Amino acid sequence: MLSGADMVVRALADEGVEYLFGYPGGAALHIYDALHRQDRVKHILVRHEQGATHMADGYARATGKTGAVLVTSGPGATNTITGIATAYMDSIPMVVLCGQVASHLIGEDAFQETDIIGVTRPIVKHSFTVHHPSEIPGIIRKAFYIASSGRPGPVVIDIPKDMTAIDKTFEYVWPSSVDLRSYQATVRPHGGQVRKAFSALLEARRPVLFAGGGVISGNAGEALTAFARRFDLPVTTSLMGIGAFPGKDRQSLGWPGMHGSVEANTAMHEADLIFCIGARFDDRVTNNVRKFCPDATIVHVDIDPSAISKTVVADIPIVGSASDVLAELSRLADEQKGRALDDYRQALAPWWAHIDDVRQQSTKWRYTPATGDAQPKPQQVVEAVYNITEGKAIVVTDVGQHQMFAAQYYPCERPRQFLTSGGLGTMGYGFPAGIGAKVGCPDQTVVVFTGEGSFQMMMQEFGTCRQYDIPVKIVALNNSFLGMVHQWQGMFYDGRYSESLMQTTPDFDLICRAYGFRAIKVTRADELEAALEDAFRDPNELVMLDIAVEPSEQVYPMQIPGGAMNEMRVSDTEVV
Ligand SMILES: Cc1ncc(C[n+]2csc(CCOP(=O)(O)OP(=O)(O)O)c2C)c(N)n1
Repeated sequence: MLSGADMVVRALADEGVEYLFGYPGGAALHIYDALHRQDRVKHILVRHEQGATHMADGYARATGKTGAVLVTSGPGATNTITGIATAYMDSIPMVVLCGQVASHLIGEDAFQETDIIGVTRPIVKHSFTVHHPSEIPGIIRKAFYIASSGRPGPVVIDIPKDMTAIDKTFEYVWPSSVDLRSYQATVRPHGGQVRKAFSALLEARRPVLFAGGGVISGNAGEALTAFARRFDLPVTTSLMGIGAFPGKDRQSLGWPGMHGSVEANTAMHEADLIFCIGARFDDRVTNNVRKFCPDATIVHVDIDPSAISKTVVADIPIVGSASDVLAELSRLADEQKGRALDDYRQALAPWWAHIDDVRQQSTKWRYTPATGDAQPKPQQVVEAVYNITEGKAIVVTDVGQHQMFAAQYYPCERPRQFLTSGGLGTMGYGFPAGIGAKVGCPDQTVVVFTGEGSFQMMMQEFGTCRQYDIPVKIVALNNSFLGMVHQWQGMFYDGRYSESLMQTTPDFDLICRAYGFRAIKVTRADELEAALEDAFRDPNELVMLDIAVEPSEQVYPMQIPGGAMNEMRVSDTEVV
């Protein structure tokens, strides 16, 4: 017999939850008391509830497990909104347990009461309210199942305080299976549709394989890579799909879209087949949907039927998981005689010759590294971090120009290596998500690329790093303004830089020292290498690199708004 509070904690442990990221308060105190009585679930006390959700998110993205959060009612719960929305937009599995005022007070505007179920409804995959303590194990089991199955996403559980009262106990029953009448997590892909897609692929002479976050969440990176290699397909990955295919491979064209590579955008625009697996044709990818890939047959594989034909109409829709569909495709490929595959690869030779030509052409728009006492270029910093970490770090970003530079200049080789807020574009995401990733993967180097604007949104989480000894490496590309906003104002508002200059930025060195950490300042290109060596020498030390980067550097390529995929500004003066 257990109290509701003990059931919450026991059920989390039975679910295999290792870490809860959270912050206590009145309505959650019974649960916090129960946490104190056990040692199976470890709790990380954050400094802001938004940080807890981003940590759980980073933990989930880096490990593939579901992130778990515990907060109190009212302001505790509302502080999680941005993190829940971030996870929702990027399909990240997360369960957020929120305390609530006692049942008899609900609807009375009681102290710290918020209808968190109502507030979060548009940004969760599902939500639950606990109506009786004995429901708790079943609800927790279902919540984790829903969060992590099918298209993953966040689930909220609202727990009125009387449900966790410690003086009333009930039988604890951990359900052996999950029974959800109206929820079907996976659908077997339709064999006929997969064959149709396969034939379209065999007929294509200018194909592009386009992989998204669904390949990563579905653990299908290896299958995708093997398939792409067999057919010698050019591969693009969405921002969320970075790492689904090795970024430095000859077949990788990088990522398409607003700041995507010239070769990815050009190849997709000119393709006769876009074979999309687990991406949702976000508007940051397609640019103007009416001009999107005019000659291409669109194959769209997605686990979520509602994602198919939402923006780009699919010629061959396939509902199914990336791994199931890839397994079926490779079975069909096995049936081809070796000769047929050789012929196919041969037939793609002119397409590859063209792509390689575009790739070669685009090198002329590469940045030139700064030298001597000039401020380092942001791209150069990212490349230097790539070199010192031998391309192996888990890379986490905030949002802005630095995010795009990190995605462009730190090619990732494996799934779950590149963590970024793609869908919501949440400034403040990077540092706490990096902390969560480090908690989940303590043996890996975690590098957070941030801007001085983004970092100030969540820098209080230094406290969490201090308390639990979480040594992430922070690389701030400090340009003293809200760079991405500044870039848009320069391009589209005739240089009227309304409120995008950060006229005061704190001395990060002093802030770091206040928390017992070290910051290293870099202002000259010739200091960069030694500073990086110093920062990365001890893997167990949190170090912040505050790098004053060349502020005039813009993110290119940049698609022309309203244009086709291949209409891009490639430098301050050139448009292709
Ligand atoms: C929470 C939030 N507020 C506002 C924005 C809009 N926004 C996008 S990028 C950006 C500037 C980011 O500045 P900084 O973190 O310094 O990075 P930089 O672009 O300079 O690399 C802003 C304000 C956002 N994405 N998220």
